[in-house]
Amino acid sequence: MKRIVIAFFFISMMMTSLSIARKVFFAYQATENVKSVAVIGNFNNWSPAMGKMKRAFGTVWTIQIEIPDGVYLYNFVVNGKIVADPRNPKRKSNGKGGFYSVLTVGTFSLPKGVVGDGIIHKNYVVFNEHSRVYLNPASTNTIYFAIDTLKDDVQFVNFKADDKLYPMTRVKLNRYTDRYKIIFHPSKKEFLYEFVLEDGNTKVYMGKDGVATSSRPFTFDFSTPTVSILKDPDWADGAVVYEIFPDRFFNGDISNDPSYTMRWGGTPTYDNFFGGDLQGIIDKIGYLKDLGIGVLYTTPIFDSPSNHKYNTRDYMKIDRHFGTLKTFQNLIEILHSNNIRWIIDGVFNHTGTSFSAFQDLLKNQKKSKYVNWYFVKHFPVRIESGDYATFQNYPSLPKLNTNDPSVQKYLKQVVDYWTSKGIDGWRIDSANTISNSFLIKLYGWIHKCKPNSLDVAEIWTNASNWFNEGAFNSTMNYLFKDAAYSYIVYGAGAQAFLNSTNAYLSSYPPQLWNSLWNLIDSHDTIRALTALKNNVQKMKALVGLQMTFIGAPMVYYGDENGMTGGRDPLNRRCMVWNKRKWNFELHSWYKTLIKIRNETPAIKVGNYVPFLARDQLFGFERSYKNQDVYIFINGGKKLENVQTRLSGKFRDLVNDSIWSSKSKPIALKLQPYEVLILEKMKK
Ligand SMILES: [Ca+2]
Ligand SMILES: [Ca+2]
Repeated sequence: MKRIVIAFFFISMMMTSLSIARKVFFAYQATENVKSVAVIGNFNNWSPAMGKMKRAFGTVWTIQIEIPDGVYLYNFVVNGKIVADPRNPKRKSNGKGGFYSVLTVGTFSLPKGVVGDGIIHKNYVVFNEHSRVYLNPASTNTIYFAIDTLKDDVQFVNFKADDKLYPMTRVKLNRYTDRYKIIFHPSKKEFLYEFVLEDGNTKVYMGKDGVATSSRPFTFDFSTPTVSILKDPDWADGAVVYEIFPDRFFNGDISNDPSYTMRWGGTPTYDNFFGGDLQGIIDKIGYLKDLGIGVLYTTPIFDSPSNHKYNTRDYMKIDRHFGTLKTFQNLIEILHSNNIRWIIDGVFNHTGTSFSAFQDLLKNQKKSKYVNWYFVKHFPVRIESGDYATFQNYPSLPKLNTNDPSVQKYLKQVVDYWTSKGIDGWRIDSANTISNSFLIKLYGWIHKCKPNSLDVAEIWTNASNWFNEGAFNSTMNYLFKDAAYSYIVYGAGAQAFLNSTNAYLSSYPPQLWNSLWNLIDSHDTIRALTALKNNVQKMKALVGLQMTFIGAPMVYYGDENGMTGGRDPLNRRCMVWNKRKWNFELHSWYKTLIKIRNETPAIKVGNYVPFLARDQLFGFERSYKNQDVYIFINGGKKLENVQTRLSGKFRDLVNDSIWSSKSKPIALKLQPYEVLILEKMKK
């Protein structure tokens, strides 16, 4: 959508004395158009008036409340809408598809774990056969298992399946908890499993009875799984995604232009049109192919009165200014014959006011059979934001009640219709404002119709809850953007990038890592080159990082030619086709890196192991089967000397040269913002 609430949140507790009530500080980061924020919970009778927050700095809203020791549920109320705290991972279902955030106030003393003392603190052993955090099937022969214990409490944990023992690997989860993991490859459709924990002379089982001294294993059966298989299609792994805003890409058919079409290349406003269309994408297929993209993502293409088409008028029709059903089918055909997949935009959180159901509501008011399709606040309903729930207070975007059975029936038809026409998946607009129960159904419809499809969330924060519930198999990975910007745009160091990316990767199902849409900008942000104040060298480092990192890099149309632009509408300028206006240095950099990615399985889909994060220097390894590739990025303006541990012969994939060192490890010099990609040569 146009502007999304980027929410971050933190709690910090300040003990004022040893008294029971403590001051709890709440903060919430909103966007410019947010007018009110409150915190509500069972510590203030769920009263927005009592929890009214104040704008403290920038768009951050805060409040400090005295709360007695205890455990509480709370939410934020942002512009009248209730949201769970996006920054607090502790959540509890509200039973309606949403969540409460959980707050613990007060000190609590954890027992101290000791390895080898024969004591295993049972209450801190956690496994849940219904949670993807602990049991995550990626296919019928790969399941990721995990179990938590108190930190430093047990000597080892074995995973036991059908009477065979497999040692689990310990990872430190946080200050209090150790997590043990294993990737299990079952050979049968149904098997018995449990965990065996040992410390000193003590041995306990985690099974159907919880932690017990005798064995009573769980059963896992793929025909009635406690957690269903979640996977992404192979074609999505590591592919380069290209985002097109159709009105601005290319005008391939002037006969369908709106009568008020502007001259190509003019200044975009919120509501002017430039005549771009689906035929334009067909005409430029050679360009997309030459660039090396594997997936096309188009912003909405269904009938809608606006240039962005996020206010749908008719979900069953291609917008007449974009083409016909025939053009749509031609585009699918030409994309597929060039081995490019197509993801279309699904806007199901809200409709436009010209959508037939909303029109019927306006006309028939209380008698309309579509009354339950929207959240009417009072009658008569007019096109005013106080009359019904909206998307971010825009009266033009009435919120659709996706929990209503007849709405669901309708949207299933929509999804089935377009999916069966051959598209490869959906990007779901404003997914964070749609109920999870609906999103899970939607995922099921899409995958039933086309099992090999990609269902991409528009979620700007950590999407692990959605992945864990099986609501999506990819996301627009704004967390990558945030991390990459903090490193290269704001110069906060490679360690900051590493910490942030590790945080999301470790919380996401590993089988989805390769298909996360790693973007550096989109139709909802300023363009990356503009954020970099037109510094092409920095842009090259940023793109170098994006194109070599684990995931599916997403290119916003025109970035590859040096297009710039501030906030909407300036980030949606017409594609520059006049090559004299291109930045060729950038264009050839994009082509080089995309080619390297597409031709190097280690970079495209390989393992990712970071090994260097020092100041603005970042180094990581990508490996796949016999291929090992080492990437070095200088994200700063100083010349950097790097003493590597690499010796032998390496091919420099960027400069197409050979690095060789027989005995001594290779020493590198990295120019400011230089990106070096070295592939180990076997002979
Ligand atoms: Ca112990
Ligand atoms: Ca046109």
